[in-house]
Parts: sequence; structure tokens; C-alpha cells
Amino acid sequence: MVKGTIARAAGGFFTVYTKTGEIYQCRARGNLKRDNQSLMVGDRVMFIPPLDLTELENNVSLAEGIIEELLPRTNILNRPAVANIDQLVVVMSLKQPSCDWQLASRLLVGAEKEGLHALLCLNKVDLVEVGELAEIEKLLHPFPYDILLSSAISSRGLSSLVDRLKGKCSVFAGPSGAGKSSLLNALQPGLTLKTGSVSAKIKRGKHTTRQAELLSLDFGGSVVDTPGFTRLALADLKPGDLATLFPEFREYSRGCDFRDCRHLTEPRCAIRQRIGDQINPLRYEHYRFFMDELTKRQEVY
Ligand SMILES: Nc1nc2c(ncn2[C@@H]2O[C@H](COP(=O)(O)OP(=O)(O)OP(=O)(O)O)[C@@H](O)[C@H]2O)c(=O)[nH]1
Ligand SMILES: [Mg+2]
Ligand SMILES: [Zn+2]
Repeated sequence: MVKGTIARAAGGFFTVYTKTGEIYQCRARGNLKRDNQSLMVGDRVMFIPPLDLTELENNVSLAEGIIEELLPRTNILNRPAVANIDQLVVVMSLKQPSCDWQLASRLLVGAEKEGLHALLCLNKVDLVEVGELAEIEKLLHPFPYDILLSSAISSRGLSSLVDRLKGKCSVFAGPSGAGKSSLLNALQPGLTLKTGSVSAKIKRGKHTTRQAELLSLDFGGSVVDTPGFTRLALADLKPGDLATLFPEFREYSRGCDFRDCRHLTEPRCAIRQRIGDQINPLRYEHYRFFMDELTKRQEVY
């Protein structure tokens, strides 16, 4: 058997590549599905390549290999569904479509839940004027994650992005039309990922990337390009745990008067006291919004 990594998964078929660069189409052994271990992009597996199978099964030529075993995962990101990654790169465009900051926070909460390193990449910086950019910088100050400004068109920020991706397995996630695939094409010469226009009327992407795909990078490391989305359910969480997934809250919550302070209406709350200083008002707004969503979700169940 050979060890490989799943680069694509669609309709029961898996594209698996090996350390030496061979690529095989595989199916999964039935029991892998039964054990409810549905395989996903990024999974490391043991498989029998088609050639070996041909010998095994009396020279009946088989076009596909067979995945026999799923190797232990270091982590799973559920939205988008990818395994064994080092970091999440949230890609948002500053314009066309305009930034959805709450969606960014949703993705970041998901990354925190899995203990993943994350950063925010603000793309299409070529479309914003200096004044607008200053407003955005003000809005995002302070922000608990690193922010990179980029443009797939003017190449601004690409070398910093390369530095961040080097040697790691990253996932690009964000709305359709933000420029995830375009950025990757710009980063890696020879890559020809399909990119799509942004609808002129509704200023949204057209869901060009249809499946997650793991790509290896010539400068070292790999990245998963994923399909964009407009809405995203919050990760499965207890409302009481939400504050722990806002790293800037973690730092100060010990100062709250109540040990189980939810930072909503409690008196002498160290988080609320810092809104506008160490705590960004926008992030606090997201926290309240998510809290409400999680509380309502609990009532439904
Ligand atoms: N002006 C400008 N346009 C960009 C930039 N990056 C991407 N675009 C354009 O934005 C559109 C969408 O780009 P894609 O790369 O397909 O976006 P995506 O995030 O991969 O979208 P999905 O695959 O649908 O999730 C294309 O028309 C790109 O040419 C940029 O930095 N500046
Ligand atoms: Mg795409
Ligand atoms: Zn508090």
C-alpha cells in the first residue's frame, strides 16, 4: 500500500497524490464510508494504486485505486470541510463584492474552535482609494488577527502572502468573487484555476470554484482553494464558549466581576469597559450577534 493525500473529492471519487508527485484516481473501500469517516480534502490515506490492483485481481485492468485506510487527522475545519491544515486565510475583497466583516468573524470563530492560526487577506486593494482605505484601517483597529492587503491585478501584497504560505498547509476561504482563485493564479506561475466575473447587478461572485482542491506550491507548502459562499452557519458551539473564541476577549475576561460573565449586560464587565480601546466595537457587535444566534439555536433544540 502507498501513502497519499486527498487533493479532491467528488461523487465518490478521490484524487490522491503521493509524496513523489504521482496522482491517482481512487475509490474508497466500503467500510470507510460505513464507519462514518467520510473522507475529505487534506486527508492522509493508505491506498492500493491501480497498477498493483491489476496484478492482484488477475490482470483485470482497473482504472482506479482503492483507499483502504484513513490515517489519523491532526484537525478538521468544518466550514469549509478540510483536514490536516495549519492555517486559515480568510479572503475578502474590499469592493465587488464589498467586505462582509461579520462573515469574516464567522470564519475566524470556526478557526479558533479548531485551534487554527488565521489571518485576514483583504483583496482588490487596487479598487479602493487612499481615503477609503484609511477608513477601513480605522474600522479594523484594533484587530486580533494579522491583516494583509492584496491585489491579484496589481500584485500588491503578493510577496507577503507568499511568505505566509511558505511551508504550511493553508486554506483560502471567503465569499464568492473575493478573488481566492485569482490570488492563487497570481502567486503560482503556471496555475490555471478558473476564475469568474462578478455580477454587475448584484455585485456577487458567480460560484466559479465548485469543489475544494488541494494545490501544492512551488515555493513550498500547499493551499486548498475552496468554493465561495455568501452565508455560513456558525460552528457548533455552546453560547457560554463563544467568548473563548474571540482571542481579544480571552486576554481581559479575567477582569470581569462575574466569573461566568457573558459580557452582555453584567455590571463591571472588563470586556465592555474596553470597547473602543482594546476591543474593536465591530468585533463586539459580531460577538453579540453570534451570541444571540447561538442562544436562539439552543431554544430550538
Ligand atoms: N480589480 C481586481 N479584481 C480582482 C482581483 N482579484 C480577483 N479579481 C476579479 O474578481 C473576479 C472573481 O475572482 P475569482 O478569483 O474567481 O474569485 P473567487 O474568490 O475564487 O470566487 P469563487 O470561486 O466563486 O468562490 C474575477 O473577475 C477576477 O478577475 C483584484 O485583486 N483586483
Ligand atoms: Mg474560486
Ligand atoms: Zn464580562
